[in-house]
Formats: sequence, structure tokens, C-alpha cells
Amino acid sequence: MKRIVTIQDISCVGKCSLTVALPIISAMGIETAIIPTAVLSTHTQFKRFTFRDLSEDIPLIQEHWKEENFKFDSIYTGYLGSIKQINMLKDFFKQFKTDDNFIFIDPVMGDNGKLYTGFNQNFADEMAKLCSLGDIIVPNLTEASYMLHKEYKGKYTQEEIKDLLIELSNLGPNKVILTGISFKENELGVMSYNKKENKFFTYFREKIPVKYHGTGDIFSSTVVGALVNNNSLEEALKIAVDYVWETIYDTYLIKKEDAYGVNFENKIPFLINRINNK
Ligand code: PXL
Repeated sequence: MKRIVTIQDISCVGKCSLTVALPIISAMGIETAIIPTAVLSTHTQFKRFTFRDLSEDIPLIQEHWKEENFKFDSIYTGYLGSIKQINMLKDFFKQFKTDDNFIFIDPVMGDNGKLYTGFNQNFADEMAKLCSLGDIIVPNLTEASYMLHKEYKGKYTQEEIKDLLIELSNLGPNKVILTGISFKENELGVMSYNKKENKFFTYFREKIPVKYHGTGDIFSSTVVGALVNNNSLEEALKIAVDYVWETIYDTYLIKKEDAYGVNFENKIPFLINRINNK
């Protein structure tokens, strides 16, 4: 059985990070090993959330796993709580990256032009350094802007997005996926760049006029799962965009306000079908 290790927080309520990565990657038939980086009562968009930092455990878990000689088909990182954790992961990558696996980094830091509570430019600079060690990175436009020290704009031309993708790949990773891309009013999707093949790819779906929290984590979990299941980058992106679209639409039908979390659970059968009938 294939095995991914995902390293991100547990937000106990809020349908993001590990509470979506675990069920989605497992549903795709892949063993999901985890390193929880922190335990929060909710994600940071709620007020008065608790935050227990689990940094101390990271090197201990790493040491034990090294003794056991565990191997992973992918190392997938998401929300990280501190610069200290970013630095720990550089060492984790050294220990567990092999010729046969890939490092997949979602530099979770912000959205809609703003960093999430607790992050600043310094954190974004350190996250950019972590991204330099990745094989594939998945920033949204906010995260890309902070990592590249560029102004966040609401609208972008295709040329501007291509330039951003190339600049991000110059940080180090061979493949870059930019999420939240839109060139027309009624469409939303992703654009990717494969540096070695000098190939761009876009995939869009009809825009649903509402934003929910946690969809980025659902998207990344699905992409990394599809890649580990030997799909091409293009196929993995199509599967993930289609799945996220279904989860948003399902949620939109019953609650139109911008609340947290989508009904990704209802659409797990769709995901499995989608994988089996590519
Ligand atoms: O979905 C991204 C995310 C993950 N983890 C925590 C968060 C957020 C976004 O706000 O706060 C703790």
C-alpha cells in the first residue's frame, strides 16, 4: 500500500488541515501517516481558539521513524505553526526524501490578500525557503505574493500568472500549482507549471459565488493522493478541482452564507468514482 506522511495541525473543529487530509487520502486507498504540528480548538478564523504547540515531538517522532526505517511515497506539509517548525521540517526532509518519493508543500499562510492570524512577512520568507526544498508547491495568490514580495492584486492576466509560476519555480520546485486563478468572471480554477518540461496547464470550472474555508486543504490532499496513485499532474489537478467544485456546490445548496467548511464528506463517493472512471 502507498503511504503519505502529512505534517500539519489538528484544528479540532473547522474541517481543515488533518481532519480533511486524513479522510480524503485514506479514501483514495493510501495509508495516511501524520505528524500533528499543533492542536487548536478550532482553526484561526474563529475567535479565542486554543493553540498547543507540538514542535517538541517532531524530532522525537523523526528519530523513532528513522530507527524503524519507515518510508513514504510523499511528504506533504500544510499549515505550520512557527518558524521553528519550518526549520525542523528541513531536517525531516533530509532524513526522509528518497529518489522515489516527492515533497509536496502547501505553504498555508493566508487568503484574499491577507495573512492568517499569527503570520507575518518574516514567516512568509521562511516558508519560501522551505518551498525551495519542495518538488511540488501549491500556493494560492496571497501566499505566492508574500513569498515573492509582490503586491497582491485581485485580477491577473494569463501572462502575469505565467510569470508568477516561473518565479515560484525559480525558488526551487520543479512543479508549481497556483490556486484561485480566474481569467473570466464566471470561472475559477488552477494553473500549473512544469519547469523541466516547460509546460503550463490550466483547468477551470464554473465559479460558484461563495467562499468557504478549508477548500485549499481539500484540494491539496486530493492532488497529492492522485499523484501518489500515479496520475499525471494534469489528471490530478482535474480530479481535485472537480472534487472541490462538487463539495462547494453541495454546501452552497444548503447554506449560502460564507460559513466555515464544506460538505466534503457527502462527496467522497464522487471522488472515488471520479478516480475509478478517469
Ligand atoms: O485551512 C488552512 C488552515 C489550517 N490550519 C489552521 C488554520 C487554517 C486557516 O485559517 O487556521 C489552524
